[in-house]
Amino acid sequence: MTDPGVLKQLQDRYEIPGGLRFEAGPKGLIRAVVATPQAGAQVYLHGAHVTHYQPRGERPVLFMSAHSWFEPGKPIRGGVPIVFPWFGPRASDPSAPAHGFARLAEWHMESATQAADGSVTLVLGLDAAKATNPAWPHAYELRYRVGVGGTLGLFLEVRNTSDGAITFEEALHTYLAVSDVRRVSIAGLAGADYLDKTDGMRRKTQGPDPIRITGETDRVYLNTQTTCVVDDPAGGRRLVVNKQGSDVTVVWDPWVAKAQAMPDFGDDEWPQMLCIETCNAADHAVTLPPGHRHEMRATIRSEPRYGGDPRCRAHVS
Ligand code: TA6
Repeated sequence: MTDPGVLKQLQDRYEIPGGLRFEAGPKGLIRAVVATPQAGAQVYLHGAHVTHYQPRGERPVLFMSAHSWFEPGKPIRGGVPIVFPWFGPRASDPSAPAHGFARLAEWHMESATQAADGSVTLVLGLDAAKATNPAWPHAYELRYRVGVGGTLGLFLEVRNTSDGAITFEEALHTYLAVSDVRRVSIAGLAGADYLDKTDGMRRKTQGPDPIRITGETDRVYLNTQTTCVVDDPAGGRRLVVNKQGSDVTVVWDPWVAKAQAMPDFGDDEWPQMLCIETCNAADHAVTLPPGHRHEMRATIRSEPRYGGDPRCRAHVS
């Protein structure tokens, strides 16, 4: 259940009339509801999880599973999970949570501001006093800036507050909403090497043509700093993921069998989503000296596509 005192404190301290309010979402998890002239968005304090971003006159840009958990200690399925401080399973400790502990923790609000154009920026924080794990016993501070306007700006800053160097992996694990993943193509990764998680982590090289999704796809593209463009002809739009401070991009769709194996994901949901994940992982984990900071950014936007199906353009409620 939501603590009404906590909700009132947030409302009193951070609400922006017509721009930002706080409310209890499913299972009482507190969420920030952002409304700007350019777009609407929702961000849960649980995992600092962006679950919704919808430009005015468009369909939602982020996919959310209708079967997602909204429970303390469990990840939300969809939107943009924050992966930190390890990606995937923790090799040294199989009991540790997949994709680290940041997405399972309750983050705190640090600030909320509105710019002259009406766009809103939230800053949320997390540190070792609030969340840690014996599988990664280090002092750190995370600061996550979420900018809601004509684009969705996600800026994850890691600060090393330990006495020694720390090494971590991180990802903004973005679930894009597509009309039919079997009809999309992905540009931006031509020529990049990748680890194929569906083929024993074999290292392969992406060909020159845009990527098509024809089955379970789980690829860790290495040493790539490029912008990815997902062309969604059935949706009449392109979804663009630009990034800075990231050397790895992961492309993932579970397809049929994996979808059926996930309890918090509908068997029939895999055609409506495609993950384009902004990461530093594997060969590109980040090592940070004491006192230093590192920032990774993802900027997500939707662009109309000439010749798209105009019926796909939603009327924002
Ligand atoms: O980023 C792709 C991936 O590592 C897949 O292998 C799959 O496990 C996906 O993340 C979802 O992971 P999750 O722990 O959120 O179920």
